[in-house]
Amino acid sequence: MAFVALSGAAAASDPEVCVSGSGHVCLYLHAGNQGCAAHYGYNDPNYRNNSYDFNPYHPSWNCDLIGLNDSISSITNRGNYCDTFHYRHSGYNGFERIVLRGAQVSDLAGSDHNDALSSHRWKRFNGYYYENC
Ligand SMILES: [Ca+2]
Ligand SMILES: [Ca+2]
Repeated sequence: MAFVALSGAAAASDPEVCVSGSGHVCLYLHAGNQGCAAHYGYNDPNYRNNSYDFNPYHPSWNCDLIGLNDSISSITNRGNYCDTFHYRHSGYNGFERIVLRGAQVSDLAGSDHNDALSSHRWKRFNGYYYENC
């Protein structure tokens, strides 16, 4: 999407983490990959003490002040090998939402997951069942 326009930007943050091949999952405060973004190459069992990292469109904004828990409204999986499982509760509990590798959910509104996610982990389907990555 609009990330293309940011190539080469000398921002303090790093929009490149959310492009294809980054190996990260990107979580956004608003629908359509808008607002502050957080990115992960690893699991996180509890968002409660975590914040967003940056706003790709407004690099000077201080997203560190915005809590990640119960606020995510869109997701892009830029993983290279695995899918991501997103959960309503911490500890990988509660109703889950799977975002396949390379896929995105541009708007969680209307689902039980909008402004509700509290943890995520990477998993891979081995042909029989999902295993942790
Ligand atoms: Ca939101
Ligand atoms: Ca929650």
